[in-house]
Amino acid sequence: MPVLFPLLAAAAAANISLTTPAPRAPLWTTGDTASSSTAVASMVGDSATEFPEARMRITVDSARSQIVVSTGPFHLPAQPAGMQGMQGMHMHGQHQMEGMEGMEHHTMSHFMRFDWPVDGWLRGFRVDMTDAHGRPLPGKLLHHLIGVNLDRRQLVYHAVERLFGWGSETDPVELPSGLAVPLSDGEHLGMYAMFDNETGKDVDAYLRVTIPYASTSEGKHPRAVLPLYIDVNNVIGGTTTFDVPPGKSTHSFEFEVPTSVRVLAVGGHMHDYGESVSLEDAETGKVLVKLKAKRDKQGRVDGVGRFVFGYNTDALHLVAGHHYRVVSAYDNPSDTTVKDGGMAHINGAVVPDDVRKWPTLDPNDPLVRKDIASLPTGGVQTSSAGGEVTSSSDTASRSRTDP
Ligand SMILES: [Cu+2]
Repeated sequence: MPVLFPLLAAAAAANISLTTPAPRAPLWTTGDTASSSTAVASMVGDSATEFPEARMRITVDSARSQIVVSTGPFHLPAQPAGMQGMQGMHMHGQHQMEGMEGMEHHTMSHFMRFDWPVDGWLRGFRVDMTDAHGRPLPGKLLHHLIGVNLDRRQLVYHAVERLFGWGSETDPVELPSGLAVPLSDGEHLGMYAMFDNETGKDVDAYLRVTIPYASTSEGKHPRAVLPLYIDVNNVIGGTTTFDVPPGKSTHSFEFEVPTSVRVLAVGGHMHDYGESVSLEDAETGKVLVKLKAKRDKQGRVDGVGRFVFGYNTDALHLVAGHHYRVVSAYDNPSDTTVKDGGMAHINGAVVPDDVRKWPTLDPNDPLVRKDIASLPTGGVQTSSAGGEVTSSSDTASRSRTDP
């Protein structure tokens, strides 16, 4: 199932693979340190977890300018026969498992909190999954992994930022040089994963997320790029799916941006029977970009197009206060309605005209609270918050534990 998340579109133009060391057996630390909290980070409470043994380790490799977040083990029982391939109703970063569990055999991780450990900005990410011996596991086991920034609001929605996303078909992402996502040391991040074990065997999986960063310790800053997410039906804290009736149908959502931005690149996501998802100027009716679904004769969707506007003056200017619209078109050739079968959103990367005017995250905003409450298993496994941070490089060796 194709999944496209923030920043992937921008990276499409910069098809650079990251290099990481060969997989090795993880050494788990039992970090039991409560991290310092902002108002929002502290809203995510303690909760039971499906993976009580899972530990998190964060390594800062300053020689390679990368952070490695290692977690596991995640014990993934084999899906019962007959349930395999039932991926029609999968979940994404923006919506909730409410009422869906039991209908499918995805396994959700808990929400894994960690603090950004360096003076540096995020330049990309890649995800690897291994077994206990460090041997690579099939990418399909990981349906998706979503990175969240609990300290920043999304541009369009009163919801916390989805910083990065990884689907089973995602290639390593690296932003074009000179661009990076602003983060500061200690910023409250987290991630959660959904697994899909169709291997027929129980699997113990370990995740390793490698995040290259651009150091800002010398005061030099790349250009700030931030994620864009616009959905035709985003009910914050709820679902983004909708029913797909026979024949043609459309959904749309009108919005404005609270501060002007330039859109560098966009990608789309749709489900089966999707035709296109577009961004329009709601005041003039002009279609700004139309992303077509790649569909077969039966209407099955295998990905949605991407579009790169450009990285400079050719980037698409979205002006604060102006009205825009995201529109989806579906065409269902069957004679039955697909309940909750539809989804349509656009992800992208934007450069704000003035990053200081990015909307602030209001922890008392009811929508923000709903969004936080909808993170998997309703909260955060605090035992891994902060985790243990080790720093390593070829030239220096130091180690520290977050307060
Ligand atoms: Cu979807």
